[in-house]
Parts: sequence; structure tokens; C-alpha cells
Amino acid sequence: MLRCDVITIFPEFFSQSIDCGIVRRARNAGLVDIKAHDLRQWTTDKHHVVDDRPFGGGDGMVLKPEPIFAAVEALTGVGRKEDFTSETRVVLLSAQGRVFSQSLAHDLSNASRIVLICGRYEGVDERVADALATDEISIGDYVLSGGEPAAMVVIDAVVRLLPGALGSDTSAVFESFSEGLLDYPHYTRPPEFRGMKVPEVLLSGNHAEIERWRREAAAAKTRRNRPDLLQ
Ligand code: JBZ
Repeated sequence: MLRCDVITIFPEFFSQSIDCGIVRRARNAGLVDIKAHDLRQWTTDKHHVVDDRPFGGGDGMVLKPEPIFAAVEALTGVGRKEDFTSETRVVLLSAQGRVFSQSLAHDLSNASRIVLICGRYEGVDERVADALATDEISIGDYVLSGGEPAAMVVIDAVVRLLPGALGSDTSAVFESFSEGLLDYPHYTRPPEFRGMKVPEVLLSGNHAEIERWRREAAAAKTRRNRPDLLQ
């Protein structure tokens, strides 16, 4: 059983997203337990303040270190990255992280414990990245307002890799990246829709021809949409 704890100022963000699809099924099957925790519960002041002004000046606010260290300590019993077992990963979602990938998802799926810390405001006090997080991850080169959507992306990508998470109907469609190409185009009924025809070969029943068409269509689509994968 994989245990996932999310530290966030928006725990509600996760209630619906973890209750859908494969993630929901994996939870119901006892493969993963996911809990979102409100960072404010680890503040000690009357107004539950989690942020403060940046040293050195500049715009915006920074997430304070104390509640985050207290949260991780409360959830794991450990408050420095050197002291986590190799089974525990503490992931900081930040725009300054290394870019998430399928191989990192595989790596995380071998953990028994994942704590995800969602950045907010202009950023997180750097001592979290330095001394607490085992991993600092970004899901890509675009601007998010916070780490919550990124944490959900990581959870989804990891949970579907847990043994037994994919039913027989989905297991074949495992990873479009596993062969270094995008997946081939898919069609279903009707064979003609608003004048758009399904490629004839897919209706032919000739499995050798179908496989050849799919390989070529996948390569063409990769050339068009993701030429970087062919470099
Ligand atoms: C991420 C300040 O909190 C943030 C801001 C941007 C951001 C994240 C957290 S995580 N971008 C990404 O994965 O790209």
C-alpha cells in the first residue's frame, strides 16, 4: 500500500480529483491511501499565517518554513531529508524543480510513502528545498499559481503504475512514451462522421496492414506534434 500525503492550503482541491477514474479505483482496491492536509493546522499563531514577506525585498509573499517542517515531521516523524528511509519521498512542487517525466513517475511508484508539498504565492522558503524535500519537481514550462495541479498530475502518473491499478481494458494502452513515440490515432464507430471517414485499412481486418499503418501514423504524428522526441 502506497501512502500519499499532500500538504496544501487548498485541501478541497483534491477531494474531487482523487475520487475519479483509475485513482479512485486504486484507492478502493487498497493500493494507495491519499490524504490532503491543510497546512494551516501546523501554524501556531491566532490567524494561522502560512506566508511572509521575502527577505531582500521584492513582490509577493513566500511560504514560511516552520509550518511545512512541522507538517512533514508530524506526518513522517522525521524533519530532515537525510533521516528519511529510502522508501520515503518528500516532493516539493515548484516551478524551479526538475521536469517531471515518466521515468521519475516509475521511480516514485517504488516508494511506500510520498509526501507532496504544494508551493503557493511567489514561492517557498528555500530551506524546504535544501533540507526537507528529497525531490523538487515541476510538471513543465508554464506558469501555475500553485503546486496543487502539479501534485495531482504526479499522483495520477504514479498511482496508475502501481501493480493492479490498471484493469484489463486499459493495460494495453500503457505508455505512449515507452516506445519513444506518441500513441497512434484511434477511431471508433461510426465509420463515417460528418463526412470524415475512418482510414479504410482499420476496417479491413488485415492485422499486419493495420499494425504497419499504426506505426507510420504514430511516427507522422510525432514528427508533427513532438519533433523533439525524434532528436
Ligand atoms: C509548478 C508558488 O507555487 C508554485 C508556483 C508555480 C508552480 C508550482 C508551485 S509547481 N509551477 C510546476 O509544476 O510547473
